[in-house]
Amino acid sequence: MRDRYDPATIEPRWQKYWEENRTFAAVDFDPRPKLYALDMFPYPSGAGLHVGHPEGWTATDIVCRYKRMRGYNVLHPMGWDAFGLPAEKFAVDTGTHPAVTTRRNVANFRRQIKRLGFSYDWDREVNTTDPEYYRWTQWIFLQLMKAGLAYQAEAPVNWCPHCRTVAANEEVTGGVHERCGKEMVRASMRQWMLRITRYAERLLDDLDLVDWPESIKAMQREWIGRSEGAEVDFALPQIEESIRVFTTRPDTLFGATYIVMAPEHPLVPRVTTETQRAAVERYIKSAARKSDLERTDLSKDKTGVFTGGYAKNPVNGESLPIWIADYVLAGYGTGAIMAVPGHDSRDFEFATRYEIPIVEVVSKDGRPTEGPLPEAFTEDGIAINSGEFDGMETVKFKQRITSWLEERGRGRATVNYRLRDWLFSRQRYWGEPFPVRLLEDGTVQPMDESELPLLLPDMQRFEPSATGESPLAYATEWLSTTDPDTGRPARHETHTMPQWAGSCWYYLRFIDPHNQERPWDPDKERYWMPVDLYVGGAEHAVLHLLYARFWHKVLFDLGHVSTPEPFMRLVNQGMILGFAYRFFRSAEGAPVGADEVRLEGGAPYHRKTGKVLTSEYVPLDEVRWRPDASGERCPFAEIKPEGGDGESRRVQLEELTEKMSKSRGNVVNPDVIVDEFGADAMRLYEMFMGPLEVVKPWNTSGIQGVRRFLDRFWSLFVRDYTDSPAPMSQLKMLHKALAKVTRDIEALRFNTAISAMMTLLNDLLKEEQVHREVQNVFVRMLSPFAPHIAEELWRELGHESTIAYEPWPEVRPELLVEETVKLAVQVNGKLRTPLEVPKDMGREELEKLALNHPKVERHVEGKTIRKVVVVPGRVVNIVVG
Ligand code: ANZ
Repeated sequence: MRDRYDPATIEPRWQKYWEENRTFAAVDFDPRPKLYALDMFPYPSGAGLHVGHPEGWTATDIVCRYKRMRGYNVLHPMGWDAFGLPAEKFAVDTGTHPAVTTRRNVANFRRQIKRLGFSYDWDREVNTTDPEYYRWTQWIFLQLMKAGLAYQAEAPVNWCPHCRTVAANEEVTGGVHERCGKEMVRASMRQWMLRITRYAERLLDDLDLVDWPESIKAMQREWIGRSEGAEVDFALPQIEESIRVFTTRPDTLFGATYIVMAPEHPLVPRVTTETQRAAVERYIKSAARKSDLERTDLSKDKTGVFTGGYAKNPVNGESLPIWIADYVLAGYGTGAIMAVPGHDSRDFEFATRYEIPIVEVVSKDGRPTEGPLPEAFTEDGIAINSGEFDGMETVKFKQRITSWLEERGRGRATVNYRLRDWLFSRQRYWGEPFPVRLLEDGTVQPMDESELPLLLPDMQRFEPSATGESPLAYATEWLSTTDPDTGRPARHETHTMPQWAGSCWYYLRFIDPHNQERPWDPDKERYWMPVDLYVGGAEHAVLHLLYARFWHKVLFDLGHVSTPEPFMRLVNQGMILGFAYRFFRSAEGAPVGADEVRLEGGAPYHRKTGKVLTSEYVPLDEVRWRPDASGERCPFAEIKPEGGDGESRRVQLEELTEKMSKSRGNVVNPDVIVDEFGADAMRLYEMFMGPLEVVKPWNTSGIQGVRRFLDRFWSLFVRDYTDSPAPMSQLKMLHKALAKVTRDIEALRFNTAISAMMTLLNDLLKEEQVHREVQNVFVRMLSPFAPHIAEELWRELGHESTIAYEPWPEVRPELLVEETVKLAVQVNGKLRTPLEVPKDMGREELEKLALNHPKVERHVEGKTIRKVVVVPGRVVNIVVG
């Protein structure tokens, strides 16, 4: 055996062994208990793996390896979420077909992942861009169509002029496209939509069935946005129609002083009077340029225009002016509101600006405020100025007025959801084609399942047209098809599905990835589902995780899956941040050091000149270190003035911990880490950095520490050993650590498990002799975390086959008992029972234990305890009277 631990030779050898022996193949229908542990599969980007990727993967891998040793049949798969924009952008820029780029990137990702020794069942690898995969994505789409859950609509969409595509609401924050960071506009286009709203209630209710972080559940609840209220109909006498509003505060009906419709509301042209028409049309145009978020932003100034029309308040017959304003959204509720400026802040602001009356109809104590209301009173309270309802308390009044309206056919109780139908078209090439034919008469015909997959055409150009037509519009041959029933000409759809489609169901394909007949075998599905543990980033809280739950529920209703929820337990890993280093530049381009800068409100100013500066990041490998005035390590770099020529200047850098990104120059490549320290060290370090869920900075010097631990672990096995039974003291150390590691793995507390093993190793290395018995247990304990070194040492210990299925060592409870002492428990000085307790048990605990002892209880029952005297290590005397 080698004296020195050398991961570079042992790691590839074991990886080859696992692959050749298909060590981690999951066995369908095996009688052992099953564990399905799922990782979020990556988008195979050109940049390759990043140290953030393997964090969650290492965590699940530890659990899987541990569970195999516990006798579980484990399904632990990996694949590629490979449709999407970056490959297409790359194709536009370089002419390389996205399929080529994808193949290359997948190969690189696979190589990098295999180097980390994860126990994936590689026979089950899937790729969402593989026709044998997307065939079934299309099949699911057909099921959605058949169930009436997919439809086409002229929809107001978020249009990104920069990417020339539409985006789902979920992909837009603050009016900006998440992908490119550019401003989006509203437009109206024919789009595919999925009726996720029909599942709103169940998506909400069934959150109770799953073991997920509360924060993620809360985000989904908020996204679904259930809101209870009433619809109220206001008559429009001029046009003999009525307008319906949605309100959560029907109790404020007497305080409504105007009506607001969304600019897109279909009744707008009809209520608008001739004198107001020009102004209304101008306003509608300007509103179209804003996103929903901008429109409802509380801090933005409210704007609107009077239509000239009036509506009648059903409770008192008052005539209310009808306005249009863009703070009312077309897609929520009924697209119209009754405005109650006294009790709604947005209405208050609007009414103040346009000098519309404000009426107070609720107050805290049932008395009106003296003078004008200073702001909207939005809380519950007592009704005033509300006719016969005065004095009623808000909650009661809501019910009462709702029944009052119901009786008169003027309103009804309703529930509204903020969730919108899912915009499911993209004007993109690199996505799944829709399996449909568009006939000339406008009907949409689903293709027959036997015709799938509908392959993407091979193309040379990938730019969308400026009008938003998908690149597929250029595939003229592919586009034209015929209706197989009538022989009449038809076209295929130029839109493709969004990237979310493939990731909505990949966990189901892993169950039966090579099935040519159907997406998965129902018996296998019943065997493996649900996913027991799903680990991934919290950024998927509402997008992927909501969409996948929706599809799963549809498949459940159609009888294709057996569980109502796909992912029973969800854990989010915290992001790994990278150190980033920056300096500053003056407007003239001269480099300025961090020590010469003062930050004010986040903006950097030159200390001396007071001028605003810009900041720039320095790539990690250009950062140098020197001691500063107080002897601390301080980063600096040699920076040239902008433009490149001229003397470079040595400037001090500011150290930041930020999300890793190319532009910050702080991405750590796992290959470099594995080359230098080995995969086991990398795995251990990722888990040792801190609790799994916490955001934490990557620190390459920290990895040296875990590498030293592995070197010393190796040395424990290189030493002479003995087969004689280990002394009690060593066994106790061992089993104490084993109990902790076992508990910690079950609770996903890997960092504390590792530190327990570090402590154990330190203690064992101090012992005179190493016992084989101890080595045998310790190496198994470490194996889920650092599998390569464990396999190698296991073989050295004389075992023939892999350690992967060796039973997890059983904790011997008798070895966990701490040293104990015997105490006498007395009542009024009389011995009632002896008591054996841990030596270091505290006073309070001792008292409690003595008082609750059955032999003591009966002597103190019904009596007053005057005091308890504790003499540690000797006696507990209870004095009663
Ligand atoms: C009158 C009222 C009085 C309201 C009051 C609130 C307070 P959530 O909780 O979000 O469901 N609203 C209804 N439809 C809207 C739309 N399409 N765009 C913008 N706002 C809309 O809030 C529902 C409340 O938001 C509704 O109740 C309505 O204003 C407004 F003292 O009606 B309320």
